[in-house]
Amino acid sequence: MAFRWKNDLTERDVTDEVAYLNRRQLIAGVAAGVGLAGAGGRAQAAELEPTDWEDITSYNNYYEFGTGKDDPVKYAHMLTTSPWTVKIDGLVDRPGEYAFEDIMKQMTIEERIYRFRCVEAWSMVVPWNGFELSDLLDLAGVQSGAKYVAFETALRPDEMPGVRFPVLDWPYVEGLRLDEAVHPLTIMATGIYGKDIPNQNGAPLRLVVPWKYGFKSIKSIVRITLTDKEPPTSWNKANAREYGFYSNVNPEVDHPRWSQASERVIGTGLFAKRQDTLMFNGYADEVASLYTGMDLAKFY
Ligand SMILES: Nc1nc2c(c(=O)[nH]1)N[C@H]1C(S)=C(S)[C@@H](COP(=O)(O)O)O[C@H]1N2
Ligand SMILES: [Mo]
Repeated sequence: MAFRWKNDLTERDVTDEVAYLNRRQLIAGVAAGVGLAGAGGRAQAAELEPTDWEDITSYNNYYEFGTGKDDPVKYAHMLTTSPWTVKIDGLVDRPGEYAFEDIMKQMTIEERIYRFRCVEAWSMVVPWNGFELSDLLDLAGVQSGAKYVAFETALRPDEMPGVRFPVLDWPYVEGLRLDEAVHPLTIMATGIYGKDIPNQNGAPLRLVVPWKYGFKSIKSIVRITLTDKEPPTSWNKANAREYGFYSNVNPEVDHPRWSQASERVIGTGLFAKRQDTLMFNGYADEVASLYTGMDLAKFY
């Protein structure tokens, strides 16, 4: 639990009211050794603008509800999120259907203020609440032969108007290498700004991998499978040349149709501010070692 990362995002980056609401969780996070801001972190935090609740929850990608940025906020209320179960299967000691409430009883919820970078070259700063994916995997008991983790979103044609259109091969699926999945920065988010995570953001639980493009952060997860083979992923299946399995944020590896060197900051108005994209979205110190010796232009 002594994990620390270069935390340049703090409660200072969140509006006063919400910082107040979250203070207890923030304190719990410090007590658990999560390592919230030191003095250096505070200095850097001044450069970062927090993203408002309104922007985080109304400018979304959730294609099961339509491809428009405002389709999820309009239609995701149709999704029934309770009761909810997550099937955990494959190379685990205790496969089965895990009820969301039972998972929550066993997890420690903390706040993680992370940069969020979509492959479409826009970004936000999101104060997530959630737990480390590794803690959930421990519940199921990962077997030694497991090398990858596959994830699947709910597929409910009656509740998801967007799945009538073959934009993607439904259900939405994603995957991580096991070492990426158990990295302490990788969380399952269940809240934002101390409130339950809104449906449009992936209720009741969604993955967040802050050093990868947003599409890796799969929403409304119903199944997690431990496997020994690299699992298929939705955007790679749709266009392998444009979207790889790794999808690490990298300002030096452009998308075939646009530059990734900079990004538009959501919530900064009509003439949105642009900023330089950071290697591994600013988390290089924590995660670069996962990719030692790999050609990041080849394994994009
Ligand atoms: N099931 C599912 N998960 C998804 C998506 C989606 O369309 N369906 N979109 C992805 C993309 S492209 C991004 S950028 C993020 C957006 O998360 P947000 O709406 O919470 O900002 O969710 C990701 N997870
Ligand atoms: Mo995205």
